[in-house]
Amino acid sequence: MSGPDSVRAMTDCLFCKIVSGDVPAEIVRESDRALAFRDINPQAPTHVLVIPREHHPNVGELAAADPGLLAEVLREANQVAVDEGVAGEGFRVVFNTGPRAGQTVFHVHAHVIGGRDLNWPPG
Ligand code: IU
Repeated sequence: MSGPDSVRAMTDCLFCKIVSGDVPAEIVRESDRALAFRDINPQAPTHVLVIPREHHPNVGELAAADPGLLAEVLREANQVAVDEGVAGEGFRVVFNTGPRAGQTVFHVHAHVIGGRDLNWPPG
């Protein structure tokens, strides 16, 4: 996202403020273009959010705008699972997309969830 929308996003968006350091977060991984930090309301022993530093509202818009950046988010998500020791036993990567799926923060984020048995289908 560029131009006036990106300026609005950076001033209004909580995750943009985590990227800029204005809002604190427990960061577990950083790359040039992505950031991983612990969810403040964890739903499992491992619950980490991976975001692109650049503001994109959801995974569909990120995929359309910059597929390479989406690939980086997924690589980082996998590395988080490795670092947390849950890659072998199994984990889940979830992009809630849109209000009906429970998306509450409109800066795309991958939930990396693991460390317990995960039910299917999800609620
Ligand atoms: P959702 O997919 O948009 O519902 O996920 C947003 C997540 O962001 C949710 O799990 C919150 O607990 C989490 N979160 C956070 O980690 N730090 C915050 O300051 C806020 C939300 I607000």
